[in-house]
Amino acid sequence: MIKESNRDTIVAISTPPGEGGIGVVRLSGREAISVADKIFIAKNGGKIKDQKSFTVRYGRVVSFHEPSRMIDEALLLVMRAPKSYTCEDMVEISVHGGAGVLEAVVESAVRAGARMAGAGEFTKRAFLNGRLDLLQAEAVLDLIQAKTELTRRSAASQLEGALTAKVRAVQGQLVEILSHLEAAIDFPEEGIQPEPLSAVQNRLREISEELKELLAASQTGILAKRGLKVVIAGRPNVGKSSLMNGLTHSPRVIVTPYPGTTRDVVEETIQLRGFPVHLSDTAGIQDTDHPIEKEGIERSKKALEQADLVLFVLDGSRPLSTEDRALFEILPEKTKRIFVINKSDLVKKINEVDLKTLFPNMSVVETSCVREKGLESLEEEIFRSITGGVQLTGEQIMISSLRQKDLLEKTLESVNGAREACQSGLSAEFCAADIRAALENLGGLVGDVAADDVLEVLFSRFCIGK
Ligand SMILES: Nc1nc2c(ncn2[C@@H]2O[C@H](COP(=O)(O)OP(=O)(O)OP(=O)(O)O)[C@@H](O)[C@H]2O)c(=O)[nH]1
Ligand SMILES: [Mg+2]
Repeated sequence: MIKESNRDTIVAISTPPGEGGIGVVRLSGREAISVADKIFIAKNGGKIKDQKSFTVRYGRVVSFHEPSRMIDEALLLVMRAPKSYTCEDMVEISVHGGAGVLEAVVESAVRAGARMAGAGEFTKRAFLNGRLDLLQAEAVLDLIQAKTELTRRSAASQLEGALTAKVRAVQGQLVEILSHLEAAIDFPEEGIQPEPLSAVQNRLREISEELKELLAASQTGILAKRGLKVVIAGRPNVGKSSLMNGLTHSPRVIVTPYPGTTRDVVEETIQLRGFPVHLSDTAGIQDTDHPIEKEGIERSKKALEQADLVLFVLDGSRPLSTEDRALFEILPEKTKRIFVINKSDLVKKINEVDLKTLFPNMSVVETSCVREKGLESLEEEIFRSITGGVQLTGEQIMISSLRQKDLLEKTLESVNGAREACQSGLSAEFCAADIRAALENLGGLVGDVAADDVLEVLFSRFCIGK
């Protein structure tokens, strides 16, 4: 049952705030067309209720209370249910794109009987009316928010249903296994031969592999969306700010020969093969009594706590010092790191063998910021640390939301539980219970079963007018 509040007529500005050549106001719901007839006067005198679906009329939007007062000239597009984004009657009114005009159109529509739409309400209706499932609805948001070609492609393929198809296939396989198990449990006297548990176990293993594969890409998908926090850290004067400028291809931060130049954390976002990388240049860390430098160092340490990856910069023209080592020790344990041995244009004094013995398994890249050398290798290494070396084309299914990841993890847990139940020879009931739990989570993922509060949280992340 769809609630009344999900069936009334809603209105919103669908274009972003600010000035633009055109702005669009959207209406959706049972009264969308009659509301439009009350506030729009077509040049040819025709009524919107007689207008064919997917046709456009030119005319004037007027004030509901004072129809002689024109708000703006407009083009009006009608899309009749069920062939519209929301599956309801929809009207889109294009006017000049300024806040004053657009707000006046909305106000007139509200006076004529529409209600202001909440965030994501148009898409919520598309979901409630069965035009999109929950994964596709989330893909709409991802598409709107996509900042790179990689995230756009991945969202578009999710909107087309690539992830849904995968989830549906797993659901289908689990339902089949469950129906076998249940028939054998419920009607033992009918002599239904249950599938041998070893066969069930094999099928569950395959499903578990598929789920694992989806989950493996989730870390990358989530990072592709939110971006990677990379902090450039190290002792004073090693060339951190020079590296920041090299990676951003701009004189973003001050570089001087004097240690202690950088005080504030300076942030800049770059694109690295489709990934937004949020770089932070930090103050060089050393013992100091200088109050300003001290404050800068505190800020560096805070930035380090939030890093996904640290570029630990060393001056290759100096031997590795005890201070360098001590600094390395304060890096948060789980944070990924890359050693950047800078100033490779000078005579090398740092002992790489020492470095590798002290810190095995660390990636090391040599750079010369003054000669702009080694930066590409560093980018390559950063990319490898994000993706684990997998080449991404955007065609792969990349889970991009924590909600999806969480439900897939729970599904995997239940599928593994079912496998264990089979393996340890427990009765079919135990295996069936786990499969039911897995199916419930998959249902939540696509939105077959979706609690009101889940929908509320999910759609509140949208903008108004979508
Ligand atoms: N020869 C050489 N000099 C470099 C290189 N990179 C940076 N420098 C020089 O090293 C000095 C310090 O560079 P910065 O980039 O300011 O160093 P920093 O690590 O940001 O220093 P603080 O902000 O003081 O912590 C400057 O004189 C740079 O020109 C390099 O690759 N080779
Ligand atoms: Mg600096």
